[in-house]
Amino acid sequence: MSETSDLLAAIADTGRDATRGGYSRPVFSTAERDLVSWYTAELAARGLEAETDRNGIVWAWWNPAGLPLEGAVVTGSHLDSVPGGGAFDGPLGVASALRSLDLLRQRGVVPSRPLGLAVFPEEEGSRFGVACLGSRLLTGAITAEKALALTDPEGNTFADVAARSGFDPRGFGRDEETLARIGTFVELHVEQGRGLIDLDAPVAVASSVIGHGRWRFSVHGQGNHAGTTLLEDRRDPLLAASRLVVAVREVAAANPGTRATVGRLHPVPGGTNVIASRVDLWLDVRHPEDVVTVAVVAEITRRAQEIAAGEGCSVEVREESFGATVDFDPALARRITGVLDGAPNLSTGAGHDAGILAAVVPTAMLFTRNPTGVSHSPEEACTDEDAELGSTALADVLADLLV
Ligand code: HGY
Ligand code: MN
Ligand code: MN
Repeated sequence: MSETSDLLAAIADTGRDATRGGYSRPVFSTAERDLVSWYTAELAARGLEAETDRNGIVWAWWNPAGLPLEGAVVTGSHLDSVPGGGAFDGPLGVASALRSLDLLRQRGVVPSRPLGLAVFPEEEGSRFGVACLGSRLLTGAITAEKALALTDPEGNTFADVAARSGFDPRGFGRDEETLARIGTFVELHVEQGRGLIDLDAPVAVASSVIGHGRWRFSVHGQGNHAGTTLLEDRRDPLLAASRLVVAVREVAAANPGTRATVGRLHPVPGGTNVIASRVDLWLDVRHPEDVVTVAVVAEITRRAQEIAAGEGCSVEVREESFGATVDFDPALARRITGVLDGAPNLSTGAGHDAGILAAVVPTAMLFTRNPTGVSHSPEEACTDEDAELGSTALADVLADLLV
């Protein structure tokens, strides 16, 4: 065990998903709130007081000189997960933030600026459909009006769920006062790919986050009886949706570098002996060049309309979120690469709160090696040794930025 992995061991049973495997810790769920309680207790054990802002972001400040809270160096990540996710996506960045504070104190670092620790809610967007919802609200990348109207799979609005969790729905939205506190943001995250395996290195500095978006396709047909409806009399939306999923892969393969995924498909009403009346499916498309993402989605939409018509169905398409490719602050990345003795630089296909904050403050990311290269799955991994090397690298970077 290492100090960083010791921290993670304390939450290893929180939000385990016996059905899917891995962890399911949706925002404002009992599991996710238990993680926030764990985080709050770890902060208190370090003499720091957690405060939750009006967007649901949990802050704490290490500010021994009692300096004004402005232009601070901030680090942190998220605690919510995808359904059946791994143990490290999010929590490794939070544990590394706590551990790096311990290391800074052990080294006797006297910060000339405050250090902030932050945990952002709904980074995965797995409950309300928009990724990085907390950081988007903080920066104004999404309006409060749009966020409050978002619904979870059970039809609960973000406004209602947030209110039941103690938040004033009128409080959500861009927060200038909090943004003024952030001078630099550095997020550590488990790598969600094979880059560091292939480079045989424990830590990398991020160069960019490729652009990505989510679109909801609703295919409408005729619900009917599975036994009394002859094939020639059917308008089966699940047949059309299935052909669409295959078309998604075909269009992506025709545009090199594209990552297009349908990971969620929901027939309505969903009975074994029922021809569906509607099928909702969600498309995730990513590409380093935003114009390609746009073109791929346009072609998939055209194919969807063609396929639906061929089955006597119709299709509605709605963009749920989109974020352009983000290049992190080059000067900051160079500075951090220097502090870490020439650590490799990697782009990532995964979205992060750092990718949102990069629009408003100088932002950087560190990646810690994942020996399986797998993420958004129980097979996501990080060795105790690498976890500690990541925290140590984060402490080195923060020490350089704080003094
Ligand atoms: O979807 C993503 O890339 C991130 O894990 N939210
Ligand atoms: Mn993440
Ligand atoms: Mn994730």
